[in-house]
Amino acid sequence: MDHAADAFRTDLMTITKFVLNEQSKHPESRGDFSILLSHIVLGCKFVCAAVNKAGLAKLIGLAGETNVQAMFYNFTCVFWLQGEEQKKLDVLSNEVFVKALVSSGRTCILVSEEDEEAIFVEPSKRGKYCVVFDPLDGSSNIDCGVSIGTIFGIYMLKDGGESRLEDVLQPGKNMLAAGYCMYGSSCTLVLSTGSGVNGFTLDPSLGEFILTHPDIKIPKKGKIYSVNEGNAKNWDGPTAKFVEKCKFPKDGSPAKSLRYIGSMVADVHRTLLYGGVFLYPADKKSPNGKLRVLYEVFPMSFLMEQAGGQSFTGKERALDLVPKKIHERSPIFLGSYDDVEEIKALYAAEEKA
Ligand code: FBP
Repeated sequence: MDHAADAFRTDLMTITKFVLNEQSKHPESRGDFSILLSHIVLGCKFVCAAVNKAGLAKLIGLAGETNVQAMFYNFTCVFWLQGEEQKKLDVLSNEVFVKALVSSGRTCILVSEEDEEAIFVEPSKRGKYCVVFDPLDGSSNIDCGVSIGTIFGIYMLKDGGESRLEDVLQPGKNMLAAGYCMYGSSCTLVLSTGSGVNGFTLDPSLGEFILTHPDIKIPKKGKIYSVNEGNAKNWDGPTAKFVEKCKFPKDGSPAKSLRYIGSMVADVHRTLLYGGVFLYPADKKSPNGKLRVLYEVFPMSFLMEQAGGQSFTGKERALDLVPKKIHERSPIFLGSYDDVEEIKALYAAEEKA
């Protein structure tokens, strides 16, 4: 029995094979979408390597200096070293994704959390897709090595003509695909192209994302609630009532557990797999909440609905929102269907009152 051959599992479903299989379901497709996704995957691999090394680079304490020693660690540091100062990870991640997306030759407009203005791709490299993304979400956790991530959403040009800002200011329900890549104990990329949600884990020895979480379905009701309770004193009535119910249920059901990492990617990833609800509500201090509609709320809401959950703004289904500005914020309640139904009922009661 040749164990080496056995070890070479040809039935492994890599994300490349997965995307090409999806593409084969659309005979009219020319492969543009697959090419775009492969560039996003490349960007995630790059950022994953940089995140993994960030701590070491900091260890050699060269923030702000041209860091020489790092060269001996691995290729990622080379990226920093071109005689340039060591770049902050979120700046570096943004450059990586902008370069990867433009070099795909499949994008026309890019909206990044890191760039004030939308990026209109020059005609010679332009394609038909608009990509909205947060290159490195969870900034408050970057320096302590807690899980952070990249979030992205993909739209098609509205009418195929000249690309205009309106092409990205579309409701979230018009998205073609969405996903996130979590840089944690393992690097996990979760993706939906509109027919379910699948999770892939990076095998560093192969440099390939392998399908490890096929057809993710969020539990209908969860035992966890996830919110920054530090804002509780500024919450509106329905939010305060919902969290109160989570902690002191009056129907004899057990109290929910509080879990809050402070990185949306990590909190949503856990919610998707374990169930429950993640919320960043509006409050007196931030009447529109904190999270951005285009590259945080929409992609996560798209994934949540594709996994059987739901996403609500306090007023409407999150994916029905029509943003007016590219960095617009919105309150968000997303997660298990029944848990979000409870929140919707509290807001409806408040409205009737
Ligand atoms: P950044 O885009 O600046 O990282 O902010 C987003 C975020 O870090 C989310 O990942 C997270 O859910 C939230 O802010 C945490 O906010 P807070 O520290 O107010 O609880």
